[in-house]
Amino acid sequence: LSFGQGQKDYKPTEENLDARKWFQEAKFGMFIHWGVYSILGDGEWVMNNQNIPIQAYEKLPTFFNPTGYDAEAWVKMAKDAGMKYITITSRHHDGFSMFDTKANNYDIVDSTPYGKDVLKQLADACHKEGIKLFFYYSLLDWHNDDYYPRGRTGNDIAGRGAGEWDKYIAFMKAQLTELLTNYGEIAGIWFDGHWDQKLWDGKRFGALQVDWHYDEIYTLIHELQPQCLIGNNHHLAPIEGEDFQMFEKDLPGKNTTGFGTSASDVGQLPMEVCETINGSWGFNLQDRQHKSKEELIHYIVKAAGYGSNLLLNVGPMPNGKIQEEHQQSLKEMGLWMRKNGSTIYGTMAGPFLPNDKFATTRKGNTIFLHILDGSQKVFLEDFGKKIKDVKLFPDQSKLTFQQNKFGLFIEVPKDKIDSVDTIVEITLK
Ligand code: H79
Repeated sequence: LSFGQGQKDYKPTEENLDARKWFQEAKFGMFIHWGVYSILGDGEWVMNNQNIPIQAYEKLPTFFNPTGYDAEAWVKMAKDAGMKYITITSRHHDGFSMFDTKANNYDIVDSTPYGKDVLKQLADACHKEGIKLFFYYSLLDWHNDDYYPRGRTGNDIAGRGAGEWDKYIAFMKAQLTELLTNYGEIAGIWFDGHWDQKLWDGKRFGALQVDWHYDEIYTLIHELQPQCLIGNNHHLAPIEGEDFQMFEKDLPGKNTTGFGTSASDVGQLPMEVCETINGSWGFNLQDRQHKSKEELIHYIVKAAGYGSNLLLNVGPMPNGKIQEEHQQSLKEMGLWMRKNGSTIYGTMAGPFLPNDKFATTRKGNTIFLHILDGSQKVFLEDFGKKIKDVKLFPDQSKLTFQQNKFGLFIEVPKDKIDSVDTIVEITLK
């Protein structure tokens, strides 16, 4: 018995390969965690963390009335930040669908006073504005009785009777069919929750306890929309049928969070790192861990230095607005990207892995050296290329450099140093 296998003999179509190329070059997207949990202002895991019984949590949708929601405004905010795509939670672990599903009544249209499909509005706005749309979809479901056997997280359903796993798989397929039929072109599906069904000894994950039927699910998605990119936050090397690899709160191959990925698990697919602006995915009233402009810029630069995208999260409030501080961060990112985006968009990983001093990106014969620690002097070990010239970006003033058999030595005048990121453009012969 081998659970967790992917789509057998998967061969991506031309459209899919084109979509991967687009994705690889896009570099910056907006993650949106929004659901009925946003009402409580305690993150998207509140049902689990506060051990709220299903029957009590079911009252939340009756309060959800985001009259301030303006999908166009969100899309414009993403665009102004320099983001090329949006990934939104269609259904998170709490099992509540933010779209008009017919698979049950636990959704935005059937169970809230708002009564309108928020994903449909977002899809229309994205298509109008030329922003690609991905749907986050939770594999685990704390609300559905057929999510049985239960995983390690969520609520006890004692007394509700055991459900049927096969029915749960059918439920997911029905929902994914809706998501890929009723919302126009969907750029990707972002799965999360795989790890809920793995054994855990307090330190390490063990064997998978259920069959997620990825073969059928991935095949279904690619049949409905061949270009649709599949990613799965399983913290493993990519499995067959997946089109990109994602990394949660860790740069590729890093494992600072305890559930990251080892370097050997980094595959060959386009990559994406997701991170929060503060410390929370879903709206959190108490979160004071707002990252600085410098931290956020360093994060996208380092991600690009790995060849990876950054999917930067906002957790909109229950009224449908994005909190002011996050809007401010998005504006700052936008200003920086407008000025320096050509050293990020469409680049590949540079010749050196990012570190705390610098990161490198590459486009054709040009290498962009991002100096992140305010240094005037940088030494790059020989990487087997002859250098034609070295200039400051964007002003194109010439910089002095020396190349010998050991490497390349660059010096930037003090008055040209930018404490956040000094960008040097290195042209190869
Ligand atoms: O949607 C966001 C989060 O809600 C979700 N993924 C992002 C994008 C997420 N939250 N936590 N995780 C993913 C990883 C889960 C780790 C845990 Fe555990 C599983 C916490 C408790 C069970 C592993 C086992 C770590 C501690 C025990």
